[in-house]
Amino acid sequence: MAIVFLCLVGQEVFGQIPIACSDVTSLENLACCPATSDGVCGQDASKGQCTELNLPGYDRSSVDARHNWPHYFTRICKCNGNYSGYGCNRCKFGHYGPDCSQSHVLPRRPIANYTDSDWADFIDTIVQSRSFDSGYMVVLEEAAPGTTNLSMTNISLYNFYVWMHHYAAKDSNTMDLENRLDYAHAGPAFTTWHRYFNLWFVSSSPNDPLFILHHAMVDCMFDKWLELHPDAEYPNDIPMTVTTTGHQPDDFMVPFFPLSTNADMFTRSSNFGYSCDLPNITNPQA
Ligand SMILES: [Cu+2]
Repeated sequence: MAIVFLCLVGQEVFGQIPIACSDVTSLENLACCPATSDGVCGQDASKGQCTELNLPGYDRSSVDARHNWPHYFTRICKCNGNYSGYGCNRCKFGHYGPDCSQSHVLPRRPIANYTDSDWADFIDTIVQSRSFDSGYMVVLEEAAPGTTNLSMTNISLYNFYVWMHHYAAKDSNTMDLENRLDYAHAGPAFTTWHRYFNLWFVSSSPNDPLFILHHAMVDCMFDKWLELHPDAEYPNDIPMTVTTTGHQPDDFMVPFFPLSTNADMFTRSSNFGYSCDLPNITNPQA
């Protein structure tokens, strides 16, 4: 396997692969089902099992590779109970403990209430994330699924998040209608995509608090909306002529791995282990 260590400034990236699934066998078999001391996908400890991926039924055979996310794998770990992660060796957001049975809800505080010490922690954590390893390899060339000699490089946590946002929102290389492809904005997935993005950023952090301030604020407004609309569900009747692919409820959000759908994220933040300390806002329509 050709592993190229490059500075990523100005370098186009075409995908991400967990380091645990970057070996020739995983790539050849299109399977990200890593083995731990608990067996493949933790199956010996009933944490999960390796399963065939179910992709949404509509046509995904466009020239833009993002339609086929995650294009490197057709078999992934399906986790049981509160287990999560690409190898089922982590807990779902908001859960912890040896069997992931415990849960917590941590407050996300407004930056206006930060002390000098909080600010110092925050800045220090952002700086550290520039050298903290993400645990993923990024792919530096376009390649067909099943290619085993991918050109890949390690990526820092900070660059990993910058890359994911760019990849989800960038224009297509083609000049047809799909040129307006945007998996993260310009549709209802704006809320759900950024929620998953924030959850990753916070949970990957060696310290607390770490989140991108602007996105965190938008996410808390989304959560307030969910509180005021307890019966709301992710819209399931959006014509494909109105928005682009990636915005349907069962679409996998690009380019996250482990996979998550928009509908998965359309629920109160307490289900993911945090709450938002926002001022009281009353529903103007109530
Ligand atoms: Cu964004």
